[in-house]
Amino acid sequence: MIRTPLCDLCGIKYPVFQGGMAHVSDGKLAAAVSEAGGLGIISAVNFGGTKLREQIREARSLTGRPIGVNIMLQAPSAKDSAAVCAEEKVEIVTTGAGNPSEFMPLWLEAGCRVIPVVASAALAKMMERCGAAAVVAEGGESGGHIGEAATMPLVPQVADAVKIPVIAAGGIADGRGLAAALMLGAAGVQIGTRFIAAKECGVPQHYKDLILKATDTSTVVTGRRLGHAVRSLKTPYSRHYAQVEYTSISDEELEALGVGALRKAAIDGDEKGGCYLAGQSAGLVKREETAAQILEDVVRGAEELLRGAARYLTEE
Ligand code: TUI
Repeated sequence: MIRTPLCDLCGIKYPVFQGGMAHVSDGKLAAAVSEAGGLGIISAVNFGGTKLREQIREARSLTGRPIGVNIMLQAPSAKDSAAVCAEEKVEIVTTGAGNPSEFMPLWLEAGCRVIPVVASAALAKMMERCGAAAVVAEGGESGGHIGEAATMPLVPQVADAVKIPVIAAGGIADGRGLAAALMLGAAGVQIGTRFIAAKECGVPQHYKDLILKATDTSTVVTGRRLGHAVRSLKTPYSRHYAQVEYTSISDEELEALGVGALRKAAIDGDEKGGCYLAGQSAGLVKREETAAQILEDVVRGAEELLRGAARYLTEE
């Protein structure tokens, strides 16, 4: 059995978070992951205040275990979502794509544990000073909005910079990833992409099929020109974006290309117009499984590797 300080901090059996993925992570998926022993996280991006409250309550009707909510700080609904998390006393609040300092007092007063996603050691340190319970160090192998550093160098540098637990994210999908993350100094992992293919995940089948068909070279990063790098699967949409990104196209036209593209993928299953966010670990995802099967596979896989790790050591 793998147990780390993250398990006690969050009241979970396994040190595995399910990433709060925009338009993907709803109350049903989060509840399934939490019920199976990980931490299920609802993405607030998709929901305004009222709908987010409904999703939290739906998750709570399905599991008595702790759940999390992720606030995408650049979303227009961030302030409303922040208030709902405090009112509903969500056990764990994670944040992404920014600095959540302004909301920290509100969440801490409500008794929420705050676990910001960071892409640098500097922000991790600042978050620790503001009262964060832990940080997710997310490398650029992740799907969606990403920073510059890769997981392998980022995680140990964040672990050196703070005393609070560090959760590794980006490129992790199986027991090998969890075992490696623990060796890098992490107390757990956050997995996104593999949970898109979870049976309890309600995205259109086309999204799951794209993940299941993916290989190690199936993702591409677009959006750097406008300052918001996003990793997604190579599809007609992302190929077109990549083709025009560094041409004479105006910033406004480029910005317009992105509008609604995440929704088109994760809600409508639009094969041509959708932007299908996924990390580089998509190539590791081989089948649609329940959240419980995914967690068991990740945790048992890591246990086996860690038990056998002494074979790399010899007496002098
Ligand atoms: O937030 C994410 N991933 C996301 S958010 C998202 S929704 C979206 N909607 C429209 C366009 C684009 C995306 C899809 N995927 N991950 C967490 C994350 N946070 N990754 C990187 C960061 C980050 C980067 C810089 C956090 C803080 C930061 O610096 C903040 C500062 O002000 O210093």
